[in-house]
Amino acid sequence: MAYKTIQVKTEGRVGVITFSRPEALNALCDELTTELATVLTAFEKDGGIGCVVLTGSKKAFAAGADIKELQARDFVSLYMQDPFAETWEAVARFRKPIIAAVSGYALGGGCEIAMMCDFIIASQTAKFGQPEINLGVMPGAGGTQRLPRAVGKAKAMDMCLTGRMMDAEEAERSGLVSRVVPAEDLLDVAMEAAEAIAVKSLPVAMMTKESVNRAYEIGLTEGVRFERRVFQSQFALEDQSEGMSAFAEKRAAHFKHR
Ligand code: CO8
Repeated sequence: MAYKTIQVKTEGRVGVITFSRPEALNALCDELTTELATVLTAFEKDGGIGCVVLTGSKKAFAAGADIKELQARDFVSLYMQDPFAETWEAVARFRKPIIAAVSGYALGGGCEIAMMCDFIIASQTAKFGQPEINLGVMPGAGGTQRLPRAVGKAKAMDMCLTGRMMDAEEAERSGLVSRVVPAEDLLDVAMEAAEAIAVKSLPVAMMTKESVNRAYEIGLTEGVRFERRVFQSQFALEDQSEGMSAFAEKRAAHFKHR
């Protein structure tokens, strides 16, 4: 299927989605978020996909929601036809592992979409920010919630209230990104990470993601209890016996469910 605002390809078991609106620094217009949600739905159903990489251009992962489109909205239209719930949240709802590979600007909704991914690999040129306050609004796609969980209250308040940008080095130091790499290596490193994930047992990778995400939702005792139950349930999988047998036999594991 041909898309207008994103490029989609698969490499082995990795799905790669590239934002492609160079004329607007990949601003996230309705058409883009709809196309993104459509592809994620297809990737989730596709047994051949074990991990997804979401990326943009060298200059911009995404410079935020499309301000020219947002400008025309009013409260009732946003409330009645909640575009955020319909499309943007598809990234957060996606059940398979998804990595954001960020180069250049990840601002506003761009930063928020990156934070919905499981982890962010950034190029040295990456710049993160929640500049919505400069537009007379506040973050509306999870920024006030996911940023403090990632970097703590002090930096999240600083970013959301001043609207300043954080460079890649500060983002790594603050825990927003998992690794920083030279710009020219960004996609290779993200693909390598995605390929490493995609050869694991897919149900186990999905359960691992679900369990880590629980840490953001519930307390420690309940979280550990949830983890333990899921861990125990994995002993019903052939992939558990294959993984442990392969270790004992000093060979690579070949997981059935991937
Ligand atoms: N929306 C629409 N167009 C944009 C956006 C955007 N967010 N960002 C850049 N563009 C366009 C510019 O208008 C320009 O177009 P044109 O050439 O037609 O004038 C083109 O992209 C290139 O941009 P610049 O000339 O500004 O490039 P610079 O290199 O000078 O500056 C910046 C780069 C600093 C990134 C600058 O473009 C900028 O500040 N952009 C806006 C960043 C911003 O404020 N983002 C937050 C947007 S609001 C948001 O994300 C809310 C999320 C919640 C949504 C919930 C939805 C339901």
